[in-house]
Amino acid sequence: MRLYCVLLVLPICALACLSATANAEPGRPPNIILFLVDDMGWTDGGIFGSEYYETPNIDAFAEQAMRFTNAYAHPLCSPSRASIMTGQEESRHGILSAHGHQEPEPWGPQVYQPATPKDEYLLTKSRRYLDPDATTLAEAFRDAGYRTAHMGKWHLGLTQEHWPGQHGFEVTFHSAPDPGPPGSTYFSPHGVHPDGKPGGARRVGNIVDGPKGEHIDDRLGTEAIKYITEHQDEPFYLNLWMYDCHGPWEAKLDVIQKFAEKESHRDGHTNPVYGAMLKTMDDNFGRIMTALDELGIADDTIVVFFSDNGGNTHSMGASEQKRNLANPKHRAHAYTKIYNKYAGIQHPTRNLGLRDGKGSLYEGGERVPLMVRWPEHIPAGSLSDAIVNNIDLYPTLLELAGQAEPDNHVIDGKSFARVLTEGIEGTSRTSVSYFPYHGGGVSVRDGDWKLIQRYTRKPDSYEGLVELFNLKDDLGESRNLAAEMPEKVAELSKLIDMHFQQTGGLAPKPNPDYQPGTVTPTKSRSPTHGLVPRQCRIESIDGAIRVIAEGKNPFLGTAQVKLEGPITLHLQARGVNGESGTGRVQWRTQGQTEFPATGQTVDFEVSASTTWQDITVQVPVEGRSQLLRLHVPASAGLDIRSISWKARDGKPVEWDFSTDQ
Ligand SMILES: [Ca+2]
Repeated sequence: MRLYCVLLVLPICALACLSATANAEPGRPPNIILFLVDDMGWTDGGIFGSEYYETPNIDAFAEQAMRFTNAYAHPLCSPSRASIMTGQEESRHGILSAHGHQEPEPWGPQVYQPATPKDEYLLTKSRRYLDPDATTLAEAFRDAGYRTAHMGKWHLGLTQEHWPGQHGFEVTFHSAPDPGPPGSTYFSPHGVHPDGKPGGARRVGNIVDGPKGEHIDDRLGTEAIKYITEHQDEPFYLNLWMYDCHGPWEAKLDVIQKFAEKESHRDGHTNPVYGAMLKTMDDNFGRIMTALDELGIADDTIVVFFSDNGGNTHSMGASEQKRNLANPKHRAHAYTKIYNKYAGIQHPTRNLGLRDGKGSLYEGGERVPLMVRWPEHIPAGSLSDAIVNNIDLYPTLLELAGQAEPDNHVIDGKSFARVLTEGIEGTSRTSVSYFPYHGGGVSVRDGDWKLIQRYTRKPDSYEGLVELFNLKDDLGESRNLAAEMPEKVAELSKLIDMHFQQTGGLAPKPNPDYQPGTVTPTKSRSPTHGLVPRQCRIESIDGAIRVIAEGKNPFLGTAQVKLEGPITLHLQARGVNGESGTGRVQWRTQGQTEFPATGQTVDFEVSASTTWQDITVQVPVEGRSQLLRLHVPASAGLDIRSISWKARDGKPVEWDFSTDQ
């Protein structure tokens, strides 16, 4: 396996001054603050590359910390949080989806969830709460003599016996159910009741209302500062797990208005509501850092800044907003009105350079910001491209703090303490995410390579069941190399098999009752580079592909063209045997869950001729394209030499078959 070097901003000689071992001051182990942001994407912040969002406190922190560019989390909240708390892979702890707010089910061996004959594979059922017998990171620190506290979102169990107080946290400030902020609003009153019925209409927990309109993350900041001040003389472990930037999509109005006046960077971030959400989170991060400075304990405190999954690139699309706005009684009506006024129809954020976001096994769903600060121990302002995973925090923090790993608790993570303190090499770990539902599967990152193994076919979203990407050349995961590199696929597939063996996880398996239905399997060896033929088949001819109709409505679908409209299509094509015909382009934009019954199509003509024709089609896409269909004449079929989709700015997305053999 390949070793990753740590790129240091500091000269190497400066490292000699840094302590390589933990616990530099005898008798005073370092405090730990694990500051976890909800749903913060890879480029959501100034230091992470945004020209629109404002995160001055996070940016300043980066100058004092080591920042990681290859840090991974699970694509969803509960699995990611369980992995952080246990140091275990999802396939071991068994929480595979965001189920931490659902009614608990009895604990037992992992099982498959019910399937129908339409399901090609049997999928592992997700657990709904943290293993009661697991030794959490908080328990490990508590047993080592630390004071422990959890504040904010938990999402690892609905009922009281699964709350953080039962998992090693002496002080807690949280509520349930908790996929989002208490009472589904960021602003007080939250209406949380200490003795409510979990799963009932009311929220339960120990978050109390503040003054009307108080923002919950401001309150978390205040509670955390109070806790830190009270415990400044003893080592403490604090989970400060913010509610931003998860839905509901509401934020302080004056901050939204300030962002609305800003110039948006074209092709970059443009959402004033999301900008305001990030800003409030950043403000409170800054308050905590200031408190550490004022108390004089910043040097004795390891601060981890992390996100639980990638940025949300799917919520608040046109249909969701329409639904929320149509009914004034809808709980999302008020904030959607503000969202629509200031942000229009757009998704919360964009993970620039990465494909997709939260909930997806593409990089946008699982590659996240991570920084770690410990003055005098971790080189300030340093950058590492080591591959690290959320399960690594558990052994890393224990090692940094000079604490032993607990007995009778299996840890899958690998400590990257030496990456932090010695800076001489990265880890060569293989990073795996397991999320089998909704067209997910298993992703494995190894060196420059990434394999995604799916268990459900979704031809409009991805090609086949196996995708292979070289992230060094193709960070945006646009070119599936699986058909071209079967040996590499086999090599990485073996790592997936090993992963399930080592973790004892229940791997998906073929469904014996599966009856192949209407979904056409992608011909993986066809030279289409991700074009998905429906009601047609593709053959290779000399310097082109031939699309032969097999139904009334033949088309090539693609999810690879994600461009801001309007889009221009350039097609070099001719009718099969020189016949004329009418083709059509149809599109779906981000936020649309299906192709509209009417509209969003534009026709083009293919003349009667055996020579190649250059056809240009103006495609008036409003917003950002998500899925495109290139319908070919049903009677004649179409020979295609090249296809090029181009937005007003930027590089076109192209297929050139003239060079294929
Ligand atoms: Ca999350």
